Amino acid sequence: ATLIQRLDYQQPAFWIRKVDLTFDLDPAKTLVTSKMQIERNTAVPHGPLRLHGEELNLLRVLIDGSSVSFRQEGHELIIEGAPDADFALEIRNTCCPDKNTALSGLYTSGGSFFTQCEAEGFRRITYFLDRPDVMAVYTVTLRADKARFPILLANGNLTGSGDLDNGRHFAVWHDPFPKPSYLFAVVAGDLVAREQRIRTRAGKDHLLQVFVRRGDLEKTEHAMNSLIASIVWDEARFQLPLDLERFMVVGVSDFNMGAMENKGLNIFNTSALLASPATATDADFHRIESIVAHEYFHNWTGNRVTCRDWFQLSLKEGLTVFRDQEFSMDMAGTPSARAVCRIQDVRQLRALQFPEDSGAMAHPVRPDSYSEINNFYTATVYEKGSEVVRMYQTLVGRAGFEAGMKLYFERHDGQAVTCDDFAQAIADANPGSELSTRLDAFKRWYSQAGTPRVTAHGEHDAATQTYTLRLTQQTPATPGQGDKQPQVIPVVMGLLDRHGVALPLDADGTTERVLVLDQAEQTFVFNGIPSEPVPSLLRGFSAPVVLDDGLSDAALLVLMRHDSDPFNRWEASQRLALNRILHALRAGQPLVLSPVFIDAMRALLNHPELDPAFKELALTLPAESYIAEQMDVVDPQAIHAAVMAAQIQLASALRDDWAAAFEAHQVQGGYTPDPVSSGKRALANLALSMLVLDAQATGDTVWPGKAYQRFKDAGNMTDRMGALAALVNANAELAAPALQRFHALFKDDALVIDKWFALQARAPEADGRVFARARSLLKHPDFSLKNPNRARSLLASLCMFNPAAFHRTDAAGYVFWAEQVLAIDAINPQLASRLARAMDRWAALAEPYRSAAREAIARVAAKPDLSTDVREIVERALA
Ligand code: HT7
Ligand code: ZN
Repeated sequence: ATLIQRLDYQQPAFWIRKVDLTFDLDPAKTLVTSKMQIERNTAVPHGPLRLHGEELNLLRVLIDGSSVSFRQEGHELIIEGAPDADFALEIRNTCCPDKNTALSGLYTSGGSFFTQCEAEGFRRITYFLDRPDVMAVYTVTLRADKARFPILLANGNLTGSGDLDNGRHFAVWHDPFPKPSYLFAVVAGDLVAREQRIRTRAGKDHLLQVFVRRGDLEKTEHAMNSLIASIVWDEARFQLPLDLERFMVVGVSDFNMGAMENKGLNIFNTSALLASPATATDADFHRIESIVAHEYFHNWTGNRVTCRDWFQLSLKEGLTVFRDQEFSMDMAGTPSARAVCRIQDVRQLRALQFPEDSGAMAHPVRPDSYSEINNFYTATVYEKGSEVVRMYQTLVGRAGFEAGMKLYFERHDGQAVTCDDFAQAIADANPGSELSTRLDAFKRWYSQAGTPRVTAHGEHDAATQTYTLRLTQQTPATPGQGDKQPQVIPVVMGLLDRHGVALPLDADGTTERVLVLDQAEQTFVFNGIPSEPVPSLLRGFSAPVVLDDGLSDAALLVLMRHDSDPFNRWEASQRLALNRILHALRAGQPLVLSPVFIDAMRALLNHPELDPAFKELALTLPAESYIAEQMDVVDPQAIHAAVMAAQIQLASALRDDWAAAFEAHQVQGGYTPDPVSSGKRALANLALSMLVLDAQATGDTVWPGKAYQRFKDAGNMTDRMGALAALVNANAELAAPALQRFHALFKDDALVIDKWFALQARAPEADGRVFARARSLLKHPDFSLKNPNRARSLLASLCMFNPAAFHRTDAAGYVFWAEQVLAIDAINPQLASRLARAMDRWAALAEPYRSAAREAIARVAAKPDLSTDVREIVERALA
């Protein structure tokens, strides 16, 4: 496959300014007629018109009404004789939505039509310059059978509709905003809508609609509320209004990702849209709010200002993730609830992006090359990209960042631009700032892969009352990038005395500063520090780095108890646990938790002031994938054993405290997913899981019985799943009947049945039981490789989120993985290549895992007709 290079970017030879599309929709064969107004781009050398097209059946090509000679080469339609003057190109082709199992382009799901055009799906609908810098105004006519497809939707405004012969009808949609083809969308089917009319601060009226299948309407209230909250927030925080009279959201059960920001017609995976207290957990409610917001925020960051080329993907994705994270924090409200959001985001970054940054697929936030762009919708582009945007804000301040955003839109509204353009706008709006004075160095965040390692070493001089903090940084080599330059790392920090009191850092008494580390090594001196302080560094996780501050347990305890920064309080709790686990692993000894640690955790659990949501996060042990990141050689079984040992000891030592916490955090009254009640439910569920785990070890039957009862009686899915998970994760005898009952209760709700598969595939491994169960679930009548949610619920859960079940000494996990990747690749390459990434970190594995993993990857790579998607992943893994 061809490797596409960032530096090879050239403008297209032609611009398409206007498109009229007509669809005669038929699931078996849809006829597409495209009439384009095209003009030659005189800024580039004269050349033929090359249109992209895949899996299409071409019927005719006319230029200004006359036939023209053309040729087809691979996935291109080439017209050598295109005129120099502006011309009209008409193309007719057919495509087969029913056969489109890749879910890219026009496809059917549950008897309705949907499209997914990002990144390069439009070329599977019709021939086009399918690249984001070609922006056109679209008018779309949809024609379909009225009984089967009563709802006909496309981007923009409805400008006409009516009946046709033979029971068919039509609708015409016009989108006044020029847009790249990846934002094009069509939906047709038997759908119903929740509608809401709103008037925004700008005094404009808008119609909001959420379309779903009949029967799902009552599960759309939360999405609608989230959409309204997003509109209000973007107007208030960034002065960005809704620019459309009508904003539509549609749910679909077969979808490769979470959702898609098509202009005015967002399409959502039902898992990111539908929620009711009985079927969705607090985490689902939270995720839906943030994805609805994310897609809505794209309307400005992505749609009004889009990407020049796909290497700039983080321009829209990193920025939009940053915006949705800020939104979620603002929605959470209290400082503590905001901190909980931040902790969850950082936990996610560390569990997914850090391993990516140190594995075979490590790439910069702005990649330099790809063979399949779909492989670069990654945690690096999204989540690390968001951290980069957050660092701009840290360096120029909140007001400075808002001024930068304003300038960005003033300069680039309606354009397709680059990450450099964004950086320049933020810097230009903040002359003389910490950012603008080192902008080139800051931009290394876009070009260098790998997670920087920062070390901190402090020395106190009692005689001069000075404290000297020496910071160093080093970014490890990543594939194709040996030598790294120092990055610009904002380190938000404070100093505490040993009683936990914040020390003034300068004469005006401030207790927090932003140090800007931009050299390999730098020292910072603080005066008037009377005694050895405890440094609280990288507050709020102010940069996506690994920090080694060498703090003792005593210092970590001071931070955990007293730091004014809740993120660092949580971080200290995690570090205390991590240190113990790593110590046992490195020494090859069984893990034994010390009384000091147990007491600290007890004090945290019983703390009278801390929020339950915070306690739950602080008392949850670090993820196995994050622990693996700290090891040079990874033994997934040993890591799992250490975590389980820590969990069992914590369960047993705090038995009475867990029981008291469980009782004290019952939520009374009706269900709402607000941060306070969800925090209580989270802590109660953690307590219950600890109590059932402990009971399992001691042979007690009371807590498993209580969990089963709670599972049966639960008034909402969070409590029901919590109780079920407690039983399944402890391998309690009551787990089997509970699982059976759960399935019977929810057999008709696909999203809940996904949870049922995932819970079993993610259960803590013991004696190969979980792996065997997961493998047998492949044959369950409800299982299907064709539905991405279902496939992920079983396969990604097992291969990517259950390391101890997956990495087996007999290599059965790897054999299973190879079989499934190959089977899915024939159906849906995007889905297959996501699963293929389970092996990204194979090279860090201990033997015998390492060799067996390599062999399995080589077996997949040996398949000659592999998709470019999977081929790129396995070849990078083997490189
Ligand atoms: N911008 C959207 C990306 C997306 C996507 C990409 C490849 C294949 C399928 C896809 N569905 C959605 C999602 C987002 O970031 O908002
Ligand atoms: Zn996005």
